Amino acid sequence: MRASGWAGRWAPMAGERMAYVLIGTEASQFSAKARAHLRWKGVAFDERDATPEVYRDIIEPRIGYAVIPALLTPEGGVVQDSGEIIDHVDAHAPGSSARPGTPTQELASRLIELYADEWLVIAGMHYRWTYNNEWIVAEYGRVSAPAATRAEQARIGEVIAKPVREAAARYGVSEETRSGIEAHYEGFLADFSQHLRRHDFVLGGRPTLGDFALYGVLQAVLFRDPESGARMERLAPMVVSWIERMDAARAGAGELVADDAVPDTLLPILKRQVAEQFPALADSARALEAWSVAQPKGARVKRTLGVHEYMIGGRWGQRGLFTFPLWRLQGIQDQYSAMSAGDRARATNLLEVIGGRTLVELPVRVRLARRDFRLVVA
Ligand SMILES: N[C@@H](CCC(=O)N[C@@H](CS)C(=O)NCC(=O)O)C(=O)O
Repeated sequence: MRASGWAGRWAPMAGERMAYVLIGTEASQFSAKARAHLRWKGVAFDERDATPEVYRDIIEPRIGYAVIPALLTPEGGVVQDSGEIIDHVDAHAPGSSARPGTPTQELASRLIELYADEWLVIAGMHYRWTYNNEWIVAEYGRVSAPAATRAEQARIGEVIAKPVREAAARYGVSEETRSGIEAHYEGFLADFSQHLRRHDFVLGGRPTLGDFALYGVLQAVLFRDPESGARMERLAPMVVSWIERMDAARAGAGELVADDAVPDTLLPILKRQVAEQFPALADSARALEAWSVAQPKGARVKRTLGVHEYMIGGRWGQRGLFTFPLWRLQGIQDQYSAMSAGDRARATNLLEVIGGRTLVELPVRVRLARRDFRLVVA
């Protein structure tokens, strides 16, 4: 998929039709999420590594800040945010969608996305920076400066790694939380393995949004990084097999569980999510409400609004009050409140079982929108 001869241009010449281009890296969680979906859809795409030059020439001018993945479209547009990339590709390419298409499964799929993207990311950060530091520094250097010597790559890799390593603390990785993060993650691996004994994917016989999001953190970070990868092979070979199934899966094959049902084996995963991630979301929602009082419509929402005490795997520590997860939560709340009464009764039943009804039923008082690739007060 990787094409050569990238000149930093992105605009089709008159009459020229270009393929999609995914800008990302192999080690990036959200790039892997988008890549897995493009591959599953069978859409033609090229891929470009996000080198410093690509950030400078493509990402920063078009998006306004350094973030991946970005999808350059055949029409010359750009889409950022892995979720929006998936929806864009689903809307513009024929065939099956990542969305399950029925209300309760849609809700479950969105919850798993919220969990993988915004909570398992803590485990990804911890294992990467605690156990795979040297490896990832070398990898950053290799991607950023493929022609440089090993020593030079290590130097460049460290320049890139430093701010990301420091960001791990904002995500809640610390001495205090380390054993809790591992307990949480290993609990998830055990539950997901149980699930995979009965089902090929999250909701049955084909991947949906939740699978793509899980693939992002599990494949690109926790499996691919060597130390955590060896751990996954040892603790959860079923999850490794699922990664391989995700690599091979193509749209058009496989049926979801019938009657909009959510498999029972998913419930322990959703319960752990609600028990640990939902209190953190509620704290972020309160912080957003307090902050927004003095803000006009259209005000840019900061990525974090201070810090709070949070719990993971039974351990307490400090973490940033992230706002982006509230954007995903708003999408879940909107989907839930738009359901017909009958559909909502079934979805409510699921939320009751996992303990998540209050947060989903009580919308955050501030509405968010996304403008110019950033969150704003709607
Ligand atoms: N919600 C975004 C998150 C993207 C994201 O956090 N990407 C990481 C790499 S995997 C990044 O570029 N981080 C840079 C930063 O956060 O400043 C998405 O799903 O695309």
